Amino acid sequence: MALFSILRFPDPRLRKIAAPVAQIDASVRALVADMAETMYAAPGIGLAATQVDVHQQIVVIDISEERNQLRVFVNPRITRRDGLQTHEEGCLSVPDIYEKVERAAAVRVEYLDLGGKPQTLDADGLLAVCIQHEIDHLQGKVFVDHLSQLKQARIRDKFAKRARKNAAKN
Ligand code: K1U
Ligand code: ZN
Repeated sequence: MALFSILRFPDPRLRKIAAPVAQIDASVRALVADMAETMYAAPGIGLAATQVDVHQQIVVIDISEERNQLRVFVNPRITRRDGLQTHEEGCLSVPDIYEKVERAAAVRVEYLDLGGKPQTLDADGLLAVCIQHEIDHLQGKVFVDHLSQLKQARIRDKFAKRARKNAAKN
């Protein structure tokens, strides 16, 4: 298995729209294993293929305390949204920024499992937040896009400063 490097905001590759997976074969299973390893190492509770510069509709999530309940979603689609909740979010592609985002309180997601079998999951709470956050990544969106223009400008400034600092170091 291997660790991927994770793209960082405002990398334009985070804006690409992921294509559906046509066939779940050994290469997809190997990709999922590497994505899971990368998510656990980060550490994070989710990772979308977009974040590792692979533009296929694949998401891994594990919100368990024990870090032993990996969920894999291939070609996920939200088919139902109910209510609203506000939750603090972070993102492995936007390190050290945590902001409250309003999203659906509960979602129904339809997807393929790693055996290629269609599945339906009803989720609420943190799992629903994480599913929506990761599906946004597959559509080229980052959680920053949900914030006010002022907050977005501040985050952009912060990352531009960090990039200048890193460039001066090298
Ligand atoms: O998509 C990502 O960048 C992963 C992101 C998922 C997420 C977190 C919080 C709300 C919505 C979506 C993260 O995992 S950020 C890191 C994080 O939240 C965390 C890391 C270790 C333990 C617990 C949480
Ligand atoms: Zn993210």
